This record gives sequence, structure tokens and C-alpha cells, in this order.
Amino acid sequence: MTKPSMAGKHVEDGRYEQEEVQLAGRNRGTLLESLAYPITPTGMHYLLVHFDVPMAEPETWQLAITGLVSTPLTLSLDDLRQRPAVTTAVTLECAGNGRSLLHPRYVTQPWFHEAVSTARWTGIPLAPLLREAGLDDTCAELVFTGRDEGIQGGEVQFYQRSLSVAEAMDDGVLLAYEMNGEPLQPQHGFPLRLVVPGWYGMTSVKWLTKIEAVAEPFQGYQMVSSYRYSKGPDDPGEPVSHIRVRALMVPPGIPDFFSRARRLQPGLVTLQGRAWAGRVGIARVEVSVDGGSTWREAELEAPESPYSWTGWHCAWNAEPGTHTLCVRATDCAGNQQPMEPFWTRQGMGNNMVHRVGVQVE
Ligand SMILES: Nc1nc2c(c(=O)[nH]1)N[C@H]1C(S)=C(S)[C@@H](COP(=O)(O)O)O[C@H]1N2
Ligand SMILES: [Mo]
Repeated sequence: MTKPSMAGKHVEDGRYEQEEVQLAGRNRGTLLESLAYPITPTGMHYLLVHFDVPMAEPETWQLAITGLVSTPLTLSLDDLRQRPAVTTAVTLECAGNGRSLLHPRYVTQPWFHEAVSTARWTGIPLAPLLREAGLDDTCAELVFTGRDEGIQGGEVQFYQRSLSVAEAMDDGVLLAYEMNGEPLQPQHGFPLRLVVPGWYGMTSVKWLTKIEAVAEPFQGYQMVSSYRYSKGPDDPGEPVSHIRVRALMVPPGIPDFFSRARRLQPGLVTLQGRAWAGRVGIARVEVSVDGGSTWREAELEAPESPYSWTGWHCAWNAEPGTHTLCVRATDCAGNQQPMEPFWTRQGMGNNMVHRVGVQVE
């Protein structure tokens, strides 16, 4: 007998379905200790692949810019590499980060905290290329298509997302062919991907083959059915867009292998981590060592770029006992992370405060 599909279902308990474990094995999270690096080493960058990683032949790869344009363009990788390149540090976060902290939880890729990383992306800005193609006045959106094909929500599809003309023309948007000074690795979009700073990761389409200018808002699965802040099955919800404010902490001390519970020596400890808020900037980071009753200010480091996270650190004199450490960030628009989970049906944008339990000997 085949097991009924769990797609689109919610579960209450802490046991994970085989499909979730299978997805977790494919889509690695970053290691929280990697938050000590301002730029995540490539092999520690989180990964999210909906379908299969496609095989790509760089010699024959082409990017087509089509649809409502005066000059349709077909560009090889060499064509793209001959244009003036830029390199920017960008923090990417999966919109589903924090999903598994919710009750009930949506059965899909089960992230706790680990779906965020920062890389230096090298490529060419998208705006000049779109100007060269000449967008028609009737163009409302650009649809970005990846080479990877699969089935989701019963629909056979290439992975596709769209942006409005203004969003696509925004300064930071890149067609990237390098990550941390090396050609993209296959799983991160080799040979070419979109990088849209400040937006949750689903927008940064990997294995990019086509950019199509269209007159109407694109109704693809990844736009209208997925990536929605919906509260119930009949609520379409607002579309997920920019990354919400969040901070994470490098768990201090040493871990228990199985539970990952932390143990620490008494004395002075430097708590540290990273905070980010899409394109808004971080105004403050606070740390609590008593489960959120009292807060102290952390010191902020300068971010490498307007699109990358901000380092923070804070000294703590650890006294024997059991403590719940918390970190919370506030962005420059005044948004502050909530102590309680931000529940949506698909588990999107749950930026609740990060808590780390420690036992001081
Ligand atoms: N073509 C394609 N692009 C994609 C995806 C995908 O499955 N296919 N996943 C998206 C999602 S949901 C995220 S969070 C980011 C993850 O990028 P990374 O794997 O390089 O960290 O890629 C996005 N781009
Ligand atoms: Mo994602």
C-alpha cells in the first residue's frame, strides 16, 4: 500500500515525515557556528532546490531576453562575462526559515533557523541589459525562468518567478555567474542565476535561461499558490517579498552530539551573531540571558554592503545555572522581532526571537 501524500498537510507533533527528512537531506542548512564568518564559506551556504539540479553545458548555455522588448537578446556566457561586472555581498534567506518552530507546521522543507547565509556574488547588473533590450511601455513584469523542471501542487513547471519592472530595474539586481570568487557551484545555479538583494531567496532564480517581458502579472505556481502569507486554505494572503528583520546567535560553548544542547564554563563569554532585515538596515540588536525578561544592547559591526547582514557581539559573565539566551533585532523602519511565532499556513517569514538554552557548569 502506498502512503497517502502529505503535500499541503499540517501536522501538530514533533515527529517528522519521511518526505521532510528526505528534503532536509537534500537541502542543507547553514551551520549556526558559520555565523561567525561575515561571508559564509560556500560549502556552508544553505541550499534550497525544489526539483533536480540540472546539468549545464557552459559552452552552449544561453540567456534569452524576450517578450515585450524592441530588441530581443540571446546572450552566451561569454557575452555576459565581457560586460562590466560588479561584486556585492548579499544575504539570502529562505522564506520558510523558522517554519518548523510553528504549531501546527506545514509539511515541506523543515527549516528551524539555518536557511540564511551571505555570499559575495559577481555578475552584471540587470537594469542596463533590460534598457538595451528596450522594454515596451505595455510591459508590467519580467518573468524569470530556470532550467529545472518538476511538479509542485500537481502542476508540471519550470521554476519561475516574476518581478515588476521597477523591482527588476532596481540597482542591486544581478545576473550572477560567480559566488565567492569561483564559478557558481551546480547546486547554487551554475552557470547563471538571478540575485535579488533584500528579497527572500525564492526570487533569486537559479539556472536562469529566460527573462520574458509580459503585460500582465504572472500567475505561475511559485507566485500565486506558493510564497503567500496566507492564514488558511481559502485565504490567498499577501505575496511574500522582502526579508523580515531577524538576528541569530552562534550557539556558545560546546554541544551535546545528539540533542545539540549547550554546555558552558562560567566566566566571561562573548556572545556573537548576525542580524539582517532585507534592504532596510539594522538599527539595534539586544540580547537577553534570562529568556527575554531583561535585555541589554549588543554592539553592531559595519555590514560589508547595504545588502548584507550586520555582525553583533555582546559580553556576558556566565554564572552557574541554566539560562535561555535570546537575541532580537530591530530594523531601521522600527520593526522588531516578536517573541511569539509569526504563524502563516505555509510557514513563511517566521522571524520570532532566536532562543538558545545553555547549561553553565
Ligand atoms: N531555478 C530555481 N531557482 C531557485 C530555486 C529553485 O528550486 N529553482 N529555489 C529558490 C529558493 S526557494 C531559495 S531560498 C534560493 C536558495 O538559493 P541557494 O540554494 O543558492 O542558497 O534559490 C531560489 N532559486
Ligand atoms: Mo526558499
